[in-house]
Amino acid sequence: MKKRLVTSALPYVNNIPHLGNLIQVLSADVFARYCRQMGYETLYVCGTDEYGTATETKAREEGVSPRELCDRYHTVHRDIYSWFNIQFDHFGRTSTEYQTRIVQDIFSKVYQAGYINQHTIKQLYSEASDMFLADRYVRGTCPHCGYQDARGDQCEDCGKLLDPSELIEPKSILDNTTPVLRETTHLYLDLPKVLPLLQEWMGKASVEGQWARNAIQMTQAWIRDGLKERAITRDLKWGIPVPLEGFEDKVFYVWFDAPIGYVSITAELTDQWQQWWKNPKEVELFQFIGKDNIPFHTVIFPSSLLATGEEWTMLHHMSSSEYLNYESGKFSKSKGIGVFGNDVQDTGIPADVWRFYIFYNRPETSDYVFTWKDFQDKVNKELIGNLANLVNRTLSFQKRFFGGQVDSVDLDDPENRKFWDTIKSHKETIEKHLEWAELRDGLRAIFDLADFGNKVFQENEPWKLRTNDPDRARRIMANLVYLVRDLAIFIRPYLPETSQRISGFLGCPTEDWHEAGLPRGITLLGEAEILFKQLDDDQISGLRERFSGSQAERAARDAKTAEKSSHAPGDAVALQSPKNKKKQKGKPMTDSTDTQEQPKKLTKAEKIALEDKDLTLDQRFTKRVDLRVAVITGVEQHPEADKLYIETLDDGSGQERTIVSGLVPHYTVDELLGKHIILVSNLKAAKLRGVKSHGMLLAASRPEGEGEVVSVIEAPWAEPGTRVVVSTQDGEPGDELTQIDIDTFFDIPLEARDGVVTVGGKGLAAAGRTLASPVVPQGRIG
Ligand code: B3M
Ligand code: ZN
Repeated sequence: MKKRLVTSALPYVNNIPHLGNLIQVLSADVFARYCRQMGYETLYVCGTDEYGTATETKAREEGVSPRELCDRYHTVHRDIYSWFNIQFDHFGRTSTEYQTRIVQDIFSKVYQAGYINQHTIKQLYSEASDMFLADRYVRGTCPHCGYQDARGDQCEDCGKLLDPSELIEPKSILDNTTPVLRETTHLYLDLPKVLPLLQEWMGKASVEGQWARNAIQMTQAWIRDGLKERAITRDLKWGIPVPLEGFEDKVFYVWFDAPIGYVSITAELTDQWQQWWKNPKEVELFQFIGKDNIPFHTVIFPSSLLATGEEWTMLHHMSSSEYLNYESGKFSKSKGIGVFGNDVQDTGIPADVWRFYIFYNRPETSDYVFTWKDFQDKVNKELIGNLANLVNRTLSFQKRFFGGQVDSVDLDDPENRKFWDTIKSHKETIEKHLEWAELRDGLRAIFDLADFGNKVFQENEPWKLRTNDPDRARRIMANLVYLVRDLAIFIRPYLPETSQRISGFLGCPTEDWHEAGLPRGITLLGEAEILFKQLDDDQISGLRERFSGSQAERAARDAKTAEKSSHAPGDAVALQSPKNKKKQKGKPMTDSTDTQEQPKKLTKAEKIALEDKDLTLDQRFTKRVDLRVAVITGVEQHPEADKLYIETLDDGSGQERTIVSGLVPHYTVDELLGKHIILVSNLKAAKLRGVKSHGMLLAASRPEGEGEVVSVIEAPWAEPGTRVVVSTQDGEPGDELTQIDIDTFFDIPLEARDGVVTVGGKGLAAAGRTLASPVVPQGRIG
């Protein structure tokens, strides 16, 4: 049995983590707890990632030294994780002597082995402040869109990545002077030279460690796109000094030193650290990271280790979770959107309830949206309605009618055996998931087992059996009591406090994983209490309100960013465009009975147009078109079409809806997720490259000739299901509109005029606010 070394990505120190950031730290905790319960010798280390430009900038903003800033935030992080009951073996930090020593040592070995090169480059330098400027310290006019206050690394207006030397009239934000280009020499890790070693290692490790699909794909993409040498030094002060002549004024780049933090944090804990980190034969390394950090853990860090020529414990299994988004958008540290670690403590909702929700929905293979409604539903239905319900009904029944005395279970009895076979097969499933850190599936399997227990209780009606067949009642109840104990063992990695409380109710320990499946060890029950309080509507709407940073404020902010951002021109609009339109029109006509001799039948769209010919466009819109606000909850690339996404929507109906749209050239998955879009909800379903699209979303587009731009219409302030209406129209439109085909829809043209979404010259609105089209103020909407 190999030892298990567990790490979670070292969180940047300079911010307060939000629920989305907590996932990795929590995931590694659940996994490490499971390993300990299984009997693996386990070590879980994490800590704050403290060096680099971001810390220097933030310290400068707050007028404190980087050290002071790190001290303060390190404590904030530590306290939040401790509130969540995360059981680190050590929660350290990267700004320690250990880190300096080990980073410099690794560097020297890599250097001596010939994997480090020097290159002289030109970089912006502030003469007034006497320093090279990190990209984000420079602002100027964007060469692409003319935005006057673009940041040196990326224009916040058009989103293009920049090199600070491209900016027109660059200014140093430190002193507002014009920087000059100066030469500076940096050290580079020669990744192309490490590549053969890396590929050999990765080929094996990714198979043995069953890397997630996203990890393998992203890493291969990096390698395929050509590995370049990467600068590992920076002209900064807050970092680890470079132990090489001529580099006294430089420090290591934070991404070079951060992963080595895992090692140095271990070294701070124990002088036996090499037993963990230089012991690949006896140790398996499990790393928990967010998907944006994959290449650093599969390419950069392993390359640094391989290039030393020493034997390191290298990544075995990587669990790279997707994003957790928040209500209508992304969690954002910088914008303060979402639920933050310190907020969570003020909700009065216990850590285990949060832990439950996070793992029940852990974004394992696709992103997940946190909504308060969903939180309330899952907690009330599953955590309370299923698990807590079984615990309470079983233990209180046993206590009340059998005085808390639990019979031993005779496994030769066929009915008992069947019951325990079910438990054993669930146990195997749960273990299979947990061994590979499939934490959501593991938890779901545990809840399936609780559900099985509830069914047994329900079907056997012990409240009747108690008088009709008391022996059988005692037997069934004993099985259920032991099932409760096993559930407490299984949930212990996820919900440690709850497991401990159940252990108290049962008067029996719940630590040893191997005891599960063996009905023994309980004789007399202690007192059981209610495990969790239901989350009621008032409480939830109160929380939603409280953490919305005022919903209105956020909506205004969203609208503003939408106004400012335009999107990179792509090729063609593949929303349901005239091309698709033709295809659909063709379909009914292929009916073989439709011969030329018969008088030409009108198409449905033509009939409708005829029927409505006396109405104005806005009246036709109201009569025919049902537009609803919907939230994008999932986005996938269409497997058969480069330009198409398949989106999952919450349209307020309670049922998921799938649509297909041609937004790949215009939006990334992350940009779309969580958007409140406008859905043509009564559009007939149509197949787009084999995938059924149930409606379409509205986007404004500027014609190709003018540099094509496509921009999705949004209503971030409105709940899913909200009807879009003509803003001047009196009265509500009819509720049940019949389905229309794409031709009817296009016969009632929607247009962006002066930045407003209009039909027949009249503005459209949702929940009392006009729909805007800020990016494409004049154009077609479809
Ligand atoms: N600090 C990024 C992050 O907090 C970075 C991870 C380092 S892992 C060695 O997401
Ligand atoms: Zn720009």
